[in-house]
Amino acid sequence: KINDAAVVSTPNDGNTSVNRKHRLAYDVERVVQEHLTYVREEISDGWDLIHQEGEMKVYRREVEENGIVVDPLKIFHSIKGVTGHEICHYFWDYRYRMEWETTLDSTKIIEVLEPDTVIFFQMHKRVWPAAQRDSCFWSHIRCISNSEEDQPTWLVVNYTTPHHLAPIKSPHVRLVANVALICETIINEPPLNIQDIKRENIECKLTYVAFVNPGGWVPSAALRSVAKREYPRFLKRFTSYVLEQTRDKPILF
Ligand code: H15
Repeated sequence: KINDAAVVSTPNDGNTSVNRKHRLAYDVERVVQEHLTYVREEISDGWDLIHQEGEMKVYRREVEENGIVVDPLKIFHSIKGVTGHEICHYFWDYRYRMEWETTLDSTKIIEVLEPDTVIFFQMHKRVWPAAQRDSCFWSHIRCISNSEEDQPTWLVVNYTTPHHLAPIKSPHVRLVANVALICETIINEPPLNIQDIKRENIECKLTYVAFVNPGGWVPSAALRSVAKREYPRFLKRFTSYVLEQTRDKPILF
């Protein structure tokens, strides 16, 4: 629910709403709350398990809109040795992006709305037999405390928005996306003292959801096979990158 009174703060309780600080604050709040509502939804009829590897499960629902493939995608994964904060930090922060992204030609911040909300313009690699895609989206990172005892949930949402610094220029086609990465941290066999928690005691339960509209016609079979190959590839590469980056660093809770 959205009300005007409260202030966006991190961490918050997930129901706290927004003090209209910037022009997209309501948009951000609405989309964040939508993801938080649906993240716990069970996989039901219509979802196909298209890839499984270790703890990673990739599900997809085949959906077309006016002949364009817009398949929703959902990935569940569990990674030992990192926190949700660490996973979200490396996903959100543009400084690391080109080290793990293999599907981009470039990424650029075109506006900072708040320290936790920025607008990106990205040029995607031409990965299928169609025009090159670009994207312009706000990207928001947030920490939500559920209770005193539990570790907070961390999430990042990327959501398409128009921007005067990123006009759509032919021959490029704009992707339309609503993507969320939602992470919970589990502490296995917690030691009495929080300082004694080691990387071997922690685990991140991750949900990645993507609604991506290619913005124009792309051959269905080609798009589906690229998606089936590239999403698991992205998550494997990204999570090993985070493991590598954090291995010898203090745990970021
Ligand atoms: O989520 C991923 N990357 C982030 C950070 O770069 C951006 C992403 C986004 C995509 C499109 C528009 C806006 C934002 O959230 C990892 C994406 C992995 C993509 C794997 C490639 C699948 C190819 C078929 C689907 C078409 C979409 C292309 C991205």
